[in-house]
Amino acid sequence: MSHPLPAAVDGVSWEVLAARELDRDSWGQLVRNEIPAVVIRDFATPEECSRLVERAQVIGFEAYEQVVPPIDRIGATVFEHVGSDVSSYFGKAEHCRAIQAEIFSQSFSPMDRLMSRLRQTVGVPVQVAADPRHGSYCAGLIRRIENGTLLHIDFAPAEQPDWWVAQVQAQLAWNLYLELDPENPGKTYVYNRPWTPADEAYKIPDTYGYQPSVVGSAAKYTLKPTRGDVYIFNTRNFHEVDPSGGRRTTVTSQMGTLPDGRIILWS
Ligand SMILES: O=C(O)CCC(=O)C(=O)O
Ligand SMILES: [Fe+2]
Repeated sequence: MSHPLPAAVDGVSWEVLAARELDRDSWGQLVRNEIPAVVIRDFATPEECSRLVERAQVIGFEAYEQVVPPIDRIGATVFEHVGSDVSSYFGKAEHCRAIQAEIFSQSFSPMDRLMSRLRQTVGVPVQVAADPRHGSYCAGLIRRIENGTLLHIDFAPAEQPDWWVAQVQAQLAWNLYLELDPENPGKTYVYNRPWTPADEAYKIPDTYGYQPSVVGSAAKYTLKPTRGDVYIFNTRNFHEVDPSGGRRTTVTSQMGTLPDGRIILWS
């Protein structure tokens, strides 16, 4: 089963290289790639952020498989199961949900808070993605990106075409920044350059990254993360993260819009 590739929204220029506060209007603009990002300020208090990090540390992080520079996480990702059996991901998803429930019950649940915020604001059903055959996806990672990333995309129709989530029309990611180095928080750059199949020519072999020249002269939005705030951006656009000066911990997941308007989340 493979889904038709949604048409890229290109030719739209970002008039302002800044994030808009989340509301129904800005959500629509983000999905249509008319703005670079949406922000939810003061999503979590400093105490909530610290408590979640503390509980996560007790459980312990593990490194992403085969990723250079290294990224640590708690949770399961479709990204690490591409090319392997889909069912091996779903085998891990249950364990991942249990660990997450433990951490969130001892701190707070950014997943529940985000999902209810989206329901209220956008006015559509918001659900954790579930495959009719394999069951629920795991949604919500606790992640440390401290050495930066390669220039990349996160887009299931391109990367996981045989998975249930590949039917999304737009794909976005949210990140709640829990812990940052105040001097050097590790900026994220998002280019107004949605992936198209021809871009595979720029893929760097045996990595998840693309050659920097793929973005050409596309407009570049600089996301300077701020603690306690959620940023959401369209991950079909090429993007990359700078190395940070110290700890850089987030809670994050993928989000997608389905043709019927629903929003689904997964990791
Ligand atoms: O940590 C970040 O700021 C963004 C990481 C990223 O590549 C993503 O969420 O897709
Ligand atoms: Fe990404």
